[in-house]
Amino acid sequence: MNKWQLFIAGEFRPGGRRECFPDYHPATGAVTAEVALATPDDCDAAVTAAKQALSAWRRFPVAERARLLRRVAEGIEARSAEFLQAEVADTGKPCALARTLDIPRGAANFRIFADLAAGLATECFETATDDGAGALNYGLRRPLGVVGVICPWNLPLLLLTWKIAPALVMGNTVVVKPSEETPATATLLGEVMTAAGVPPGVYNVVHGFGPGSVGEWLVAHPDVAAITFTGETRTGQAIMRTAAARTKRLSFELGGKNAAIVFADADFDRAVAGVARSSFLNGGQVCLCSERVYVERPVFERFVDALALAARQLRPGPPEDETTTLGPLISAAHREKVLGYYAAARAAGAEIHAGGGCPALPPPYDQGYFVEPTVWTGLPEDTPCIVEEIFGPVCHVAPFDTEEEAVALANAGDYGLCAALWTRDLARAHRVAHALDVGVVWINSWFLRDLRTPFGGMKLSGIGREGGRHSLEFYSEIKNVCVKL
Ligand code: NAD
Ligand code: 6OD
Repeated sequence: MNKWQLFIAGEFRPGGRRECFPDYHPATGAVTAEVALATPDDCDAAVTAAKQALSAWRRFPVAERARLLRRVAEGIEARSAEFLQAEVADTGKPCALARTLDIPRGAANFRIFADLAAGLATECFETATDDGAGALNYGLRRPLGVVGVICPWNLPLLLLTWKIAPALVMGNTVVVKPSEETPATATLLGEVMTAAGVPPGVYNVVHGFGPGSVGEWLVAHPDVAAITFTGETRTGQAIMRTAAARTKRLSFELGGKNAAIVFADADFDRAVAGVARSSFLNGGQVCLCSERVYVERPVFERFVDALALAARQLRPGPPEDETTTLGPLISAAHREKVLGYYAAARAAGAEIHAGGGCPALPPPYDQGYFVEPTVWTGLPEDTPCIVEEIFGPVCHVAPFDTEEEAVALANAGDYGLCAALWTRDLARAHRVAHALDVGVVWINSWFLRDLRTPFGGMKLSGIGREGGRHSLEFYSEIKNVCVKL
């Protein structure tokens, strides 16, 4: 059985009390690894290691940090089979998905921020003065210090590297707390960092839980300058309360209850395939997934039938089987939560066009945390199933009659992460994109990423933007220097 240890100051450590917690394979429910549980002293040691490494790392020329990040990208690629196996054992997601999305993005995140950091410019202003000589103002970017990185379980390597690559290239050092559900790839990355030549203490990993545990200790630690967090909105609110004591800088990528809007003029087959992907990819466990689908009335019934067919065609099963297209949910607890919504929808009178329960699978997959991809219609817009983030392979489809109504429906609610529009009328697409209260709009696509673009949410979906220069700016402090000429 694997053992995932802490990674502190370039060394793997068992944790001060040598306590462990189990790591489950969501596709079978089997325990595949034990994970070292960090103590407060371990967290302190990780932050101290990061603080000690900071003074040298921040003085590395940016080109040298970028060179090391490129080597990390190469290291992930060279060991992609191990990363794939570790990510799949932690999440149960189909190998075909992890091979094409999670692992390559892990490497790509290091490359893009290595490239972008070299070209980051600061402002410069010439300023008039009474004596006529003038002054020059210019900006200097400096690292923040030790950054605490707190990650979720749905895209573990992708979301971890999305944060640490820009943090490291800007000269910060990091202490990472991966999700307790998915400790593996963050730990493996420690080996890659060492092999790439990243100095000890620049990248540290502590394992454990959130409230009253490693996550909270990290946020509260006086030597952690900033917290970058991806996860549930409620967790973000708890982190904000803890971080307020020292007014720490925060980057928050939080939950969503995203809408897809399908106009009658859309390319029907592309829209069906696109919405099936945006609702069910990764078992619906992507923050960007569409859980609310609004379809213009003339094509509503045909669309619901086609989407339900697409849902029924998804194949749950062994992750290693290349024909598997639907993985399990992350945990037994999360499956209970999702099934609670399935029951609530039925009780509220939803018409169930596909799914609604759990698939029958042979052993050992009958012990996994699978649920059926599910399509509902007929629920009032204020029911919890339509208002709250479910984070499973499920969507509700409702008809609309006008563009204004579609925008109003999509904008209702507390979240504002993203939306997907399906139409051939580009003037309308631009109009609707402008009117939506979300951080990201996809037109005739979904989760099509250019890593230079701003990424993040409005309303309860987050604070700030990551991606491209937005990440580089978050992970640095700008200082204005005014020179009297
Ligand atoms: P979560 O909020 O339960 O946990 C995320 C991390 O926070 C874990 O490492 C957890 O241990 C830690 N944590 C929990 N309580 C904490 C506390 N009080 N202090 C410090 N750390 C704490 O989220 P999850 O269940 O792992 O992930 C699913 C959620 O993440 C969904 O809501 C999803 O929408 C969201 N998400 C958002 C984005 C985005 O980019 N907006 C991306 C992925 C996931
Ligand atoms: O693609 C990304 O950069 C990103 N942050 C995706 C987030 C997905 C949420 O689950």
